[in-house]
Amino acid sequence: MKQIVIFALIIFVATGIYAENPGSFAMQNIYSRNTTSLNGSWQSIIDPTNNGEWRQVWKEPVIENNHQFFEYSFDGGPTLNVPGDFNSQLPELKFYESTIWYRRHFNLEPETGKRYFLHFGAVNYKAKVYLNEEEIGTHEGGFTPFQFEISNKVKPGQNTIVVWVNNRRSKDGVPAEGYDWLNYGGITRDVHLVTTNQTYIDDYFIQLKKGSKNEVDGWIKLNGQQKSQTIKISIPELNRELSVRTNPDGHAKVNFAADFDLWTPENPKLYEVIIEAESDKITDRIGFRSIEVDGTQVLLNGEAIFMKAINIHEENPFTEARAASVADNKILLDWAKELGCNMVRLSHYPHNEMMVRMAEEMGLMVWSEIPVYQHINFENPQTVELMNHMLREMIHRDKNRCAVVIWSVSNETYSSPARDKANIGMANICREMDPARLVSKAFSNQSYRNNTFDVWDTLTCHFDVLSINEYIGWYIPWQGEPSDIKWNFVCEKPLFISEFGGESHYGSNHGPKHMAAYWSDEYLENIYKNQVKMFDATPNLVGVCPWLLVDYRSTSRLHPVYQSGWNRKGLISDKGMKKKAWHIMHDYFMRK
Ligand code: GCB
Repeated sequence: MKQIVIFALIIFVATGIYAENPGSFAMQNIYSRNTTSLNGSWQSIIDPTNNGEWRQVWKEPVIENNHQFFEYSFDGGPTLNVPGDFNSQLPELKFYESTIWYRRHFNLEPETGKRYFLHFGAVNYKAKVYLNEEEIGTHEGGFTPFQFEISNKVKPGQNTIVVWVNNRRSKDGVPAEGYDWLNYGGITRDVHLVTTNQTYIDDYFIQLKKGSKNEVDGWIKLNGQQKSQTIKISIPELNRELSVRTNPDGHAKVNFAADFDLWTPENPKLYEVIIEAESDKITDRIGFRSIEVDGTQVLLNGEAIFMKAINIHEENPFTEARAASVADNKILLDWAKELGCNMVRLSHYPHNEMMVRMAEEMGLMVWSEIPVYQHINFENPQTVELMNHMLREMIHRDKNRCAVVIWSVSNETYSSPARDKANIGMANICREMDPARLVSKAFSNQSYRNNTFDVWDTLTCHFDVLSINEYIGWYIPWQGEPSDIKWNFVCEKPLFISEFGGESHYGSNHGPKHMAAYWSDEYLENIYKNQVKMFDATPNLVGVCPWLLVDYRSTSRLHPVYQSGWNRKGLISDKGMKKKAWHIMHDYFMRK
C-alpha cells in the first residue's frame, strides 16, 4: 500500500501542473523595501525519487522514545548557496533534474502592526514552501518572482523555512521537455523576508503614455485595510510633485506632464521617483521614453532607431553556472556594450531583475521573453494558463523599466490553431497590461527557397514587430548571393532578425577551415560576412540580433570534440576569447 502511495506521489510531482495556491504577484520593487536577506547557506536533502514527500521532511524529527528513527535529516547533509543553481554546486548534481529540499532558519521578533512576506526572486522550476512545518504555497515557473504573506504564521524567535524544489521537465511545462540550454535548478535568485506596514504600496506603473514624450499615464495600488490615502509622487530633479487620492479599492490614477530628459541608449537618463503614501514610501529610478511603430519603422522618442542587439543566456561561462550576481550580469552586459549594441535580447526567459536594471543604466534596450519555446503543449488549457500567468508575472515585475521596449510571448512555435490562439491571447495580455510597449514573438520555419525568404505565417500579422530566427549558412545553405536575397511578407511590419549565426570552436584547427563540420572560426566568420551582405539588401530591417554573445552549456550538444555539452554559437568562447565573427559584427554595429 505504502508503495502505491509513493508511486502516486511521484507521478503527481512529475506530471502535475502546479496551479493551486499560486504565490500572489510579488510586490513591486523589492529593492526599496524593508528587507532581511535570507540568502546564504541553506541546508539541503537531495531526493532524486521524491521520497521526502511521504516522509514529510518539512517536519522536524522529534525523537520521543528509543524505538524511533527518522530516515531523513537536514543536519549533516550538504549545504547549498542561495541564490544559485544547485547543478553547479556539487559534482553529483551537474545534470540533476529532480527534487532538492532546502532548509534554513531565521530569527524574528514580530512587531504588532507589521506584515511579513517571504519573497523569492525565482525558483526553478516548481517550488512548494513550508514555514514552521506548515505548507504556505506553491509556485510553478523558474524565472519570475513570487511571495507569500506569513504575518499570521511567523512566531517570536526561531522560524524555519523548508522549500521543496523540483526542476524535472514535463511535456506540459513551460518550457516543455526539449530546450537548448542547461536546466539549472534550485533557488536561483534572492530570498527576502519583507516587513511592511499594515497598508503598503503594492504596485505602480509610472511610464509615458503611448506616443507621448512628456505625459505620464500610470497608476498606484495599495494593499491593506487603509485603502483611501493621499499619495504624493515627486521627482525632485524636475521639481515636480503631485498628489493623488486612492479610491476605496486602493487604486489611484497618476497623470501628469513634465519636461523629461528622455532615456536613450546614448543618454540613459533615470530620475529618482518618490512615491509617498500615508503608510508607506517607495523610491525608484525611472526613465521616460516613447517606443512606437510607424509603418515599417520603430521609433524611439519619435525617431527611427536600428536595434543593434545580441542574444544572451543568463549564464556565467567562467563559473559554468546560472548568472546570479551583479558581477555575473556585468560580465555579460559589458561584452554587449563592447560589441556596439544598443539592445539585448534576454533569452529565453525573464532574467534576474538586476540584469534588466543594469541594462537600463548602461543604455541597453531590452527584449524580454517567457520560455514558451518550441515544443510547447498549446493543446493543454492548463499549460496555456501557466504561460499566461508567467507572462503576467514578467510584465508585472519589469513594467517600470523603460529599457524594456519589447515583450515577446514565445520563441519558434509550430503552426496550429491552438498555437495561434494562445499566442494571440498572450499578445492581448501584453497590450492590456501595458499599452505602451511593443509586442513580438520570434518566428522560425518560414520558407527560404530560390534565395527568397517567404514569411507566410499569418500569425506574424498580430505582432508589432516581425521577428525572424534564420540560420542561413548554418542549418540552411545559401540559395544564391546574399546581396540578391528577396523577401515576401504576408504582413508588412518592421523586421527584426532575432537570431542567426552558427557554431565554431574557438581556435579549432583540426580540419579544413572552410567546412562547418570542423567548427572553424573561419567558417563562422564567413557566415557573418554573408549575413551582413544580406542585411544590407533586406527591406524593412529595423534590427539584428546574433545568436549569441557567449558559448553556453546545453545538454543537447553532443559532439565530443567541438561541443562537449556546449552550444558553440557564441561570438565569444567559454573562455572569454573573441572569435573572428565578433569583429564582423562589431564593424557592422559601428557603421549602423
Ligand atoms: C534556435 C533557438 C535557440 C537555439 C538555436 C541553436 O533557433 O531559438 O534557442 O539554441 O536555435 O543554437 O540552434
